[in-house]
Amino acid sequence: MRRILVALTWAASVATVLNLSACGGSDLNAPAGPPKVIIDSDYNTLSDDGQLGVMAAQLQAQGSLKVLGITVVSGNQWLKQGVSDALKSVERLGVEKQIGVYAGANYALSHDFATIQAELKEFPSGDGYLGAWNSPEPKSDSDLVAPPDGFATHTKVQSESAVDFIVDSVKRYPGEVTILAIGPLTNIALATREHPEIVPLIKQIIYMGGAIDVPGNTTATAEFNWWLDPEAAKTVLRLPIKQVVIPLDVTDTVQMDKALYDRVAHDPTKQTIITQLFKTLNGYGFDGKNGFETNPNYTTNIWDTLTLAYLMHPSFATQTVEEWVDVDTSFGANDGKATGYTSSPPLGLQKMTIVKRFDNPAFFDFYVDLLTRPVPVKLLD
Ligand SMILES: [Ca+2]
Repeated sequence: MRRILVALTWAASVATVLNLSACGGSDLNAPAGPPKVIIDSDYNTLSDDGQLGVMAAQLQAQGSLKVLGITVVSGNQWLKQGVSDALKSVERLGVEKQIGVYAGANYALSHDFATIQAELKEFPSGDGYLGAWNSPEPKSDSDLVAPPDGFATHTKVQSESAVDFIVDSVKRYPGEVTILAIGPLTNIALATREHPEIVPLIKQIIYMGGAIDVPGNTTATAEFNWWLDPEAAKTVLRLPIKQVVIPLDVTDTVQMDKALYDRVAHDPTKQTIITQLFKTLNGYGFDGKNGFETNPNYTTNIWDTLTLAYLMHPSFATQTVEEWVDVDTSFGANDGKATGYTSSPPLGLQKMTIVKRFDNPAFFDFYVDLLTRPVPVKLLD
């Protein structure tokens, strides 16, 4: 009996090898298991960052993704509020023991509020979205705003800093860690400046950031994430790492309309705390009035979740270009502006993949599916 089992096991191994060869998967030294990611984010409850957190947790539950942790940075919100929302997010999803939340940088490397006030006064343009800089910095827990379903009750921020966590994770899994960079790049800039030895060990960075050949959003020329900390963006973009950019060029073409919104918010067979929060937080617009629930013609772009979609399904990118990318850090109308060079790049720039168009129908199916799965997520491990 034992001999038969051994023979069967051996046959299965041979079949696996043959199968891999047949699929073109000859890299038998490839790391086992699903892709490992760090979500570096200016987190929020259920705008695009929070949505990505939900989708990533569901992918992890089905064994398709390993989320090493969420590292938070000031951006859409101040760090303290982002951490609070992230803690509740993982607790709400039931993954608080699997996905830690790490607090990162509270302030941009060199950009400050006085500078941007002076700039915007001199060069008024864009939609003027300032994220955290639109509101006072919370100084204590009493200044924090609870999500509609309340603060986390038992989940605490990790004692390790976001920067140390990034460094340690990359060293622990050399060549395996993808960073989904969906906020300002302060944490990643600090980690790679303080520990340049991790640079060749990072598998890739996939950004939502920049406006390459289209107007900016915060200003006429600059996209919010890279505008908030242009020095950090300039630093990280120059690192010799495989980099993929999801800029406004593509997110401008991936819009949620009422029909797509309804697939998440109003499917009667798939109501969860996530779909309810999706309605509460995305159904009424920034002003509380002009949103999907009140205006059937309302639309909004979809941003950060495209990074996760690209990681899982690179074929969703239907048009890409390879360019060298830089960010302007000088005071003035072009502060934070991204530039793509098709040839003859200035010294020090890196060539990277810029996504220009997405397979929107395929992405929308991916998006709706993951946002409407049961919560708490069903864990496999
Ligand atoms: Ca973000």
